[in-house]
Amino acid sequence: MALAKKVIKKAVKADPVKKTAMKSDSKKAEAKTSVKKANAKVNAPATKAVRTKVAERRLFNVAVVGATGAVGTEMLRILEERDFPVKDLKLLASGRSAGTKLGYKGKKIKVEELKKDSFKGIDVALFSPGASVSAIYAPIAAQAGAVVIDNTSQFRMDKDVPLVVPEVNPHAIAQYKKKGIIANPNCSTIQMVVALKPIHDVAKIKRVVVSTYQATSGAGREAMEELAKQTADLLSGRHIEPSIFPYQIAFNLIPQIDVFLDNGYTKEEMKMINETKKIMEDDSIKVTATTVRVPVFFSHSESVNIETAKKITADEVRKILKKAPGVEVLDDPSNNSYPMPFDAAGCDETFVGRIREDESIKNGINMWIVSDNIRKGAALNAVQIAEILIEKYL
Ligand code: NAP
Ligand code: 2RA
Repeated sequence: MALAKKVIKKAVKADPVKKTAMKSDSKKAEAKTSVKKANAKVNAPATKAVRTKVAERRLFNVAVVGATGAVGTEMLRILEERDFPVKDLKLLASGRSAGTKLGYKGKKIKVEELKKDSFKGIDVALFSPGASVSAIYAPIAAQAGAVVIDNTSQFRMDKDVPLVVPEVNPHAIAQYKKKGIIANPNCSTIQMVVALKPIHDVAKIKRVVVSTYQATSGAGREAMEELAKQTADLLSGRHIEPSIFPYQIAFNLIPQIDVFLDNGYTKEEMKMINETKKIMEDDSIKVTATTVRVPVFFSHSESVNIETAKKITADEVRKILKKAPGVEVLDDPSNNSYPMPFDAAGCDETFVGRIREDESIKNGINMWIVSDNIRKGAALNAVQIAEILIEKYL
């Protein structure tokens, strides 16, 4: 019991370093090599160019809005890890955490309360404070001259706001000028399109059927804490009272993420459906989704079935995905090798495994896609967009 508590505590507090520490030693070494390898892929080509030119180019004033949250804190780590050319870094959150200090490159930076005048002199504002806050403050930041990269759902389907996954539609960033805002897609959509786009380019995807297994971190810091607390309480025979999730999440699954809509789908499911078409720039792709919350701390997993116009074999899919930016194929059934959320936590890449032909239809492929929702699903994707933005457009 004490051990279980310790593990849970560790997981909740996990940063990428601690997340890696949760893995066994051999896994740790494997993960490190894999991260290195995949980072090279994830970063190419735009980021490499950005890095080499940093010395010659100007630095940027960056604001992180929602800096104390699950996504915001990861954003700080990624800016630091990727050596984003930051001049001044402004950390913003609600009045609740104003005065809190967060670490960046060995310095402690004080979190300030988000206000209308917070964006004077800011070049790039990375937002993750929730949709209702972004709705008010993203236009204010853009009006003040910052380019906003928003992680919330607020602007994703706005026709004047590009919705960008750098491996899929980096060219869409050019559209940022219309509103000064670029939207970061939903985490479960990002990892799916990173794997689907290279297949679509070769075989044209007609239909996607996806079922997700989404980590609690997808619902924010307090949601992770709820899983940890419920697990510890239940193992200790104590009564639990769900608060963030509608039902007990420990030792359970909840087939509801976000609210239900009139068509019987949840909002999360409709995000996957609509955002996939917008990012892939193809309204003809039919998508249906079932999204499920699972008692996992980090990384979303997805069972994805696709039907293609052109026949494509499982081997061809593996070959395509092995070359795809941001993707790592982990698919060796003879060695029981496939992606799992525990291993993907703290990594940058989208892992794909269990690739096989769907024997129930003519042109079908099944696969299993796993990625760290806080990194590629949010913070990393946002910083990758910022890297392209400063290199090509600012
Ligand atoms: P979180 O852990 O709950 O963090 C929320 C952040 O927003 C905190 O920094 C909080 O500051 C700040 N905030 C809340 N109300 C505010 C206000 N009125 N003014 C200024 N700041 C405010 O949530 P999260 O997981 O980071 O997610 C944040 C957003 O990103 C959500 O819209 C979410 O849908 C989206 N997103 C999340 C993920 C994911 O995997 N988690 C992936 C993609 C997109 P305080 O500390 O002051 O409360
Ligand atoms: C979730 N996709 O997992 C959402 C986060 N934005 O709840």
